[in-house]
Amino acid sequence: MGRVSEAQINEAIANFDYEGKLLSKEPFGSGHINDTYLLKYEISEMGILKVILQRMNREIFTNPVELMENVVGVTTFLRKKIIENGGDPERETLNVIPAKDGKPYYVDSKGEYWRSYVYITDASSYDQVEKPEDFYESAVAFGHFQRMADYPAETLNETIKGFHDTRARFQVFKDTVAKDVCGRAAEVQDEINFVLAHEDVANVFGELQDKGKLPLRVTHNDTKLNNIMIDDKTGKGICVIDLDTVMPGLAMNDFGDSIRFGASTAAEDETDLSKVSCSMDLFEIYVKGFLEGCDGKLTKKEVELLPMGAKVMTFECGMRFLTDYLDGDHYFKIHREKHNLDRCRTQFKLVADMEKKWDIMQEIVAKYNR
Ligand code: ADP
Ligand code: GN1
Ligand code: MG
Repeated sequence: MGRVSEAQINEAIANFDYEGKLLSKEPFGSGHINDTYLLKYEISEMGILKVILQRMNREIFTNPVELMENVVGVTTFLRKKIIENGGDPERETLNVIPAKDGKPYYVDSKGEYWRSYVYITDASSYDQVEKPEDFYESAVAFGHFQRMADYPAETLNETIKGFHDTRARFQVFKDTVAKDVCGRAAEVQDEINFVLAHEDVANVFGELQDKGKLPLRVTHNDTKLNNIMIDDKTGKGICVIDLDTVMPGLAMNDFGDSIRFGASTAAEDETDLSKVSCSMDLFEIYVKGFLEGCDGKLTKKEVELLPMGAKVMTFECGMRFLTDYLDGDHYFKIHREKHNLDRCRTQFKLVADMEKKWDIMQEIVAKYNR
């Protein structure tokens, strides 16, 4: 795909029906997948209007048309519910701005796909927890995302096959180590051994699913803290964003991915591992908020497995970072050398820390599993 050129972004901008005079366009946010821009327009009486413009990652999302069908389907569904509940549909869900031809995306002359969203005003997304209350509110909102329970799951396209099939990802990892295309395996033997020693963690949910013990739900599948907008005034989790991976999945994984990112005491790419641990205070806050948001919709078994969700998602993510490092950094955007290796190390440090705190995590969840 290469970098976005000036000509390419200008072509995309020209093909959406924005009003007013373009004041600025700048790269925005810290997502690892898409190329996100914030555009500011001056509109005569109304002042400044902001919009989000994204070049979708077509190497990862190989069927952008189907992906946008999901996004339009989900956001239309949420919009209706928000209106029924007296909420603000401009701020509580993503809103797709169609291209000039009426499609929910624009295909540029290089064959790349662009989409645009209404900018969610007076709200912020965070890369780390600044206030525990924000984390609690994000938990309520991600839990509340279970209102998607009555979304017709059969209409959802699978945007990335086997996205959280940790068992399959373990096999991909082993193949990647065997190929070692960049000759990087020798220097990361400790990390490779860590993965190999955790095959049981890779298999646990797959095995339970084989036995029919876990319900498939409509889940978000990428519930990190920077995929939720927190209202600057009220501190509430106002809008769940990044809907690219909304697919049938496991509730424990939605819970777990939030823990791996938000309950960590350090950034995802912290290089000083002594700073990295899983905060039990933040873990408890999130358990409480998530279960409140889910409003009794999870089975006792699902709740019991929440700590496992945290461990599985953290392990899986670390394994994915390491796979990408070994493969030459094609998947996640990197901003420095060995960035994916640094990210992998924080995840494995977290897994090891969760193993130490396993009994505490179980006790916390048991307190709320009524
Ligand atoms: P990626 O898949 O690369 O993570 P996201 O869709 O999550 O892409 O967008 C990246 C970042 O851009 C988000 O973390 C958020 O900070 C910001 N963002 C995305 N959409 C909006 C929006 N509609 N309003 C405000 N900020 C947004
Ligand atoms: C990616 O798109 P973003 O940055 O919100 C990734 C997640 C990982 C996360 C790790 C589609 O999320 O699965 O957990 O990075 N998204 C995709 O930070 O692969
Ligand atoms: Mg994101």
